[in-house]
Amino acid sequence: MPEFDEGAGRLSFKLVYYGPAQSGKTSNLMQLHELLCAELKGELMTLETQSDRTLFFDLLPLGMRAPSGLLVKLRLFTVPGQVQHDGTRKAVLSRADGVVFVADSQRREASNNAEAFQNLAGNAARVGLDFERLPLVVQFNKRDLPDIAPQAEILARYAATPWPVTFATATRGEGVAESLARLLEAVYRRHDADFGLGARHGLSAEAFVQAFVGSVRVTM
Ligand SMILES: Nc1nc2c(ncn2[C@@H]2O[C@H](COP(=O)(O)OP(=O)(O)O)[C@@H](O)[C@H]2O)c(=O)[nH]1
Ligand SMILES: [Mg+2]
Repeated sequence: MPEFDEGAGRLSFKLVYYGPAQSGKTSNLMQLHELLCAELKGELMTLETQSDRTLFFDLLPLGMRAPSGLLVKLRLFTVPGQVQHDGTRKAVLSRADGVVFVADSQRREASNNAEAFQNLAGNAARVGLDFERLPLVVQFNKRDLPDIAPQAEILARYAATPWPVTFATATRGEGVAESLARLLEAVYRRHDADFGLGARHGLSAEAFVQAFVGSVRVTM
């Protein structure tokens, strides 16, 4: 559930970029930080521990105001993909309101993607998230590289699942805003009724998504 501070009139959604090591999670956040309009965004922060240089997450706070005055915030995180950092992944995934699963499109990464997806489903259950209802978008990144699975093959594979699939080249900023937009659509659907986003706050799904990614030319 999102954090709702009734007194301050603030609703905050936690969105997590999850996936195998090196799939492009941090690149997604760095590009969003570049692309999104300045008044929405805060600092892109990277936390590292002394024990391991690769152990970090990124936090990108974004905010907008609904017609009712409600302040809607997003906090975007990435998790470390390395197998040994499962504790950090669980901590970051805890209380997530939505996930972009960043897969690496290269054929040789297929088993790493599958393992990371299993890890996501398992950790979601471990931190008490209802995986069936969790807003989730599957992004296939690194479309610029050779020997990638073709779009048609990937779409066929995911056709029977409830999850939208997007394609990205995060290092060029392509597909990055679109992936966030698809996730925001799912997040809105999941919480519209609970928080009266449309009925009480005058915030349509389109306005919600556009407030965050409207400044970006969506490329695929
Ligand atoms: N060719 C290519 N490289 C990418 C792409 N996205 C990320 N990378 C590279 O893959 C490596 C890992 O990216 P990073 O964002 O740190 O992955 P993370 O471990 O998931 O956070 C870096 O060298 C990136 O420059 C992409 O779309 N295309
Ligand atoms: Mg990273």
